[in-house]
Amino acid sequence: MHADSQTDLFAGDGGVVMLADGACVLRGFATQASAALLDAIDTVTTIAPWRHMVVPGGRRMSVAMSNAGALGWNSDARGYRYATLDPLSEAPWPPMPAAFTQLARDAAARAGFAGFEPDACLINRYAPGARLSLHQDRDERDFSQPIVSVSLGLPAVFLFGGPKRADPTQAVPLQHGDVVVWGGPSRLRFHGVRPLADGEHPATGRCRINLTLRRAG
Ligand code: MD3
Ligand code: FE
Repeated sequence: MHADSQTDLFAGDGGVVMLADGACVLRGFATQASAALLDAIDTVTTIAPWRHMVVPGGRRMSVAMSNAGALGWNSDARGYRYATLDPLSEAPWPPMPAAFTQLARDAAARAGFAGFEPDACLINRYAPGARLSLHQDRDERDFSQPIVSVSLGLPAVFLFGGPKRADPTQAVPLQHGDVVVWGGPSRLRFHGVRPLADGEHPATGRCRINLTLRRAG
């Protein structure tokens, strides 16, 4: 193990890196499952297609999104909320794929959150240049439940901030197969994703896909 944590984050040797109290990177934890996860993402997005949601200020997000599970996250001009129906089809969101649930349980348990049972998965797709500005995830009911995030495809730089928007951010490189578990005191920290650098990944082509598995209801 190298002393330098940035080096460790790039190494991809399957280790665990603590980012902060309650937040840890499980490097390569989803590598074995990645083909099954990508197959399931294709199934979900055939039913609930990728879309660019609008934020309350009126701007269209650069990240394309879909959802699986009993609840799906949606943003429109009126605000953000979880709902049981996809507003595009007015049908329930596609069921949570078993591969998502299993990976989320295993990763959460490994990070010390035994008994995590996600009921929502937001699926984010980043094309080159797409970004996510600093925000908190606070639309869920119970902040004692962690969020499990899975990175697939092109690498990205994740920005991990503090409890206030103006707090300094730490840049965390995330690669295909990395899983991050965010819980405890880290659960409400500001975070974002830098604009995606162009590239080509054998598993996804010219994009990055991120799953965030949540207990929303
Ligand atoms: C830190 N997604 O969907 S996942 C999001 O890569 C979101 O697509 C990013 O932020 C992405 O809301 C980052 C990592 C993540 C998710 C939830 C967090 C980091 C978090 C909650 C608290 C602190
Ligand atoms: Fe977030």
